[in-house]
Amino acid sequence: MNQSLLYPRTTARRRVVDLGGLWKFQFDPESSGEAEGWTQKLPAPVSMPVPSSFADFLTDKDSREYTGDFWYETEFVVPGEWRDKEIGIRFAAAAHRALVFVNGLKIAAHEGGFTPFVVPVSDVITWDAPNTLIVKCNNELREDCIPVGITTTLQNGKKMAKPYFDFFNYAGLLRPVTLTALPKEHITDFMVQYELSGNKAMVHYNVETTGSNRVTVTVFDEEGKQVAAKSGKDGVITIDNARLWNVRDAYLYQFVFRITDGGTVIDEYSEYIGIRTVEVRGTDILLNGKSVYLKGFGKHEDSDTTGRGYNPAMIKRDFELMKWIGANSFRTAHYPYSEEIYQMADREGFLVIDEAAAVGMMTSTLNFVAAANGKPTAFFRKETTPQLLQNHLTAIEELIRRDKSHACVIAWCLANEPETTDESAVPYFEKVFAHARSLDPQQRPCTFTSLMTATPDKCKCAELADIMCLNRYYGWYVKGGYEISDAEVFLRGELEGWKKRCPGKPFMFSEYGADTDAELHKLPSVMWSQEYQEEYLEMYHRVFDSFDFIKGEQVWNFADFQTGEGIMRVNGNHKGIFTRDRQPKAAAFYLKKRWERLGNDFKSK
Ligand code: CKX
Repeated sequence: MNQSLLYPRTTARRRVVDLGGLWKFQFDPESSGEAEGWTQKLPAPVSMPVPSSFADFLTDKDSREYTGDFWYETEFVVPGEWRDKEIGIRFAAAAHRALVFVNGLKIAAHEGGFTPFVVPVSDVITWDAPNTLIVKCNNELREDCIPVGITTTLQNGKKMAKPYFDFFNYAGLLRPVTLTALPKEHITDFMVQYELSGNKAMVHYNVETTGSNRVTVTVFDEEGKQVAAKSGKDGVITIDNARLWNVRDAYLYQFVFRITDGGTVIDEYSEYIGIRTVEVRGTDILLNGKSVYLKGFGKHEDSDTTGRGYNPAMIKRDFELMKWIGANSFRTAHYPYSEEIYQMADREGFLVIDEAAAVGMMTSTLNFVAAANGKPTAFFRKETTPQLLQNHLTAIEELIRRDKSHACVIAWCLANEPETTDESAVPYFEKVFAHARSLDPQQRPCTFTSLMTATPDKCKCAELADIMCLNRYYGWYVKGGYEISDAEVFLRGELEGWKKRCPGKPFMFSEYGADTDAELHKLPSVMWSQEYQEEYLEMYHRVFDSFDFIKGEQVWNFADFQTGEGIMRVNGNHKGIFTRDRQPKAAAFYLKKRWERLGNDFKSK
């Protein structure tokens, strides 16, 4: 389904209607809905907010843990005056897969719960009258889809998701659903890449449209003054005295793309774009040619009640907390986030490592403990691997197609903690990295995060990464508590090993952290106390500061978040620096002191 993933915007020639609100909703545990005609009307629905996950609203465990098919229904009206336009319905995310029916006709299917898709409906709607939109979703986990897991059936016949990952399997219409009306001839995509020379910025651009009429691009600065204009579907726009986008010092130009026929504007689309370059040179990560040091977090899209659902209020609170603490970056663990988060990161000048939903690529149970102890499970030798690779490549395509023009995105993280200790991972990830590199016009660095057992003597894929991202837990999962002095020795020893294995490559810590009870204080410290979380962080920072090729530190996690049940999870993962309701633990004040002291150019020569 190769359609435009442009963010839905109302412009002079485009219309967007938000279909969010209370929809009808029904579980379909027997998967009999299609046979029973639910495609026309749900027989016994309840009301359900869209966008949102469904799991945390309900009061019974079968509903919270529900795994299988579930259905949504709503109505929409398309005004007759839009007959000259192309009508579509855009799902910003439907997890983990969806079948879409309009007026009883099956019109689209999509696999993957974290990237948008648009369903053309012009040929199936009734103008000026209610149309029925019905979506059949499914949240089962499989070893040939991402995020990876399995679905088991309990003795009582109920299905249960068994994630190979450490976050709750929230699902549903997680992000906005919008009705779009575009001109028949319209802009479907654009790309930009930059060349800097002195105070000039050359913006190489390309615009894709559905027709052959003339295309113009006009650029305005933040004061609304036109600074450049160009015609043609591709070309180079030169901006004199360009104000570059920088870390925590954002500047966004408005690019207005138009299709014109003589003096008539046929279509118009605009985007706010920051001009900057990103590259890796030696052990440096360069933004506009200057070395940057990443300070921040691995995050989740997670909040109480709405689960993984789009939550603009929480997005705003998270950015305010990240600014307060002195962070300048985050990773979209472990899946592409809502588009509005990247828009805010563009505006606030945050560096984003944009991650595909390729998590759980190691056979594991019980919050993945099995994988963390390094028992090889030859994950990439399974008969499901070819289909998994196909779904993985498609997900990367959609991720880069959606996010490629965001200034904030400085790297693509193509997988989280895959089992790279098995030779079979090499051909798999060679294809994954090659595919990603073929898709990004800005050729950003590509990476994956390395599981704690994938040490320099065991990992087979490190050379594929432009930046090596380490998820390490010495002092927590191994050598925790009073053994933290050993943990420091092991951490230093591993970094000495990486220095030999991958000389001249930048490394960063994409995860390091300790579960911490926000109520627990202990003197001296014990694990789970706030004092221990701080001790743990101080040890890591002592080590980071003694290796010049460590160019970033992203604590796991920004906030406590929900996971599946397990003896290692007390109502979720508590490695947050903030609680799930976004209040600081003691370590937040320690981090704030460190990060306000460390410049964004820390360790630049
Ligand atoms: N890494 C030993 C992936 C995250 C988990 C984190 C944890 C693991 C650590 C792997 O999604 O939450 O256990 O806290």
